[in-house]
Amino acid sequence: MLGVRSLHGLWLRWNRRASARRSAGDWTRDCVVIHGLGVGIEQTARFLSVERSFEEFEAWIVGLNGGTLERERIDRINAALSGEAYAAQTRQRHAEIETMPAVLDATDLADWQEHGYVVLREAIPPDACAATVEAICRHIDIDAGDPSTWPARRHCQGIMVQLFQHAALEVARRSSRIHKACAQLWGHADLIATNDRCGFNPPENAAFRFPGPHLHWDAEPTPPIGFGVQGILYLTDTGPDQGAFCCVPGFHREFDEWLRALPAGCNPYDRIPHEAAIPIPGHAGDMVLWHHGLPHGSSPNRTARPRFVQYLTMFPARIGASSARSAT
Ligand SMILES: O=C(O)CCC(=O)C(=O)O
Repeated sequence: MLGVRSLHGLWLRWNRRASARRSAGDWTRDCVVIHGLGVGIEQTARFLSVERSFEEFEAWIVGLNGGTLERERIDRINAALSGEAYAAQTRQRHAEIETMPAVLDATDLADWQEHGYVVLREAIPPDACAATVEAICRHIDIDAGDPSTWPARRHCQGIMVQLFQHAALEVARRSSRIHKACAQLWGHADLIATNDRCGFNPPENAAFRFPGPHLHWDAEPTPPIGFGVQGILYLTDTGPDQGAFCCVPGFHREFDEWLRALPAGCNPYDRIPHEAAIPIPGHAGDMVLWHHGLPHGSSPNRTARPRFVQYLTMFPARIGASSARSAT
């Protein structure tokens, strides 16, 4: 037994046990446990979509962590969920991030307030971008420089690459610069990095049409929308027509009112203002962080170069801190 608080309950609920009931806090707790253990939400859902014993589940988690799970990870999750004090190593990390100089300046923060997104420049260095692109290419079995290899790519769901664990992905997940940016937006450094996947958005052609994701929300579109931060890290230079991330700037400020004004029974998705969406280009290593109230999605790649990305954000570890809001 790993001794991870709430893991058994998660397994019961996700393994489709009829006896397992969901409570309002379950989702937040599950996110802390899953990402805290270094696994992805989507891959966990897939693993538990068939009957698995709890022992198999724990062994799978350990396997994904290279055969050993750091004690610090488990202690951190347990302290976050119980409200007990963190171990010294975790407290020291938080202090380092709190005291490091700001990475988002006053203009960035004003942009965040007004537009609901900000671009963190040079979030990770060029060699880390190149290593991650290399890891993606190996995983999907393509040559980034040879378009003839792109159609046969493996381990993809649309433009999503099902790569969740790799040493190269850890650079961004453990980056102080990214952590600091997220801490500035959330107002504190007690954040957990998501173990999200990667993306490969190849140029459109006769055989490939952009499959989405089109404009959507990952948060439930019901008021109050609350506060949440999402992120995407460009691993190669990405022009506005190169399958760039798109969003409707400023929508987070009017979202609740907009939702309340919709006619009864109207699906918010039918009213997304597509014409107001803009692409957000960036250089390799730049990271777009956006408020979860913005309609957002990717876009068709109309160039000759594919887009490579890593999806990543950070969210509060302590239950109840999720509604914290600060960008000042
Ligand atoms: O890949 C993109 O540009 C969009 C990503 C997205 O829609 C999401 O992370 O929810």
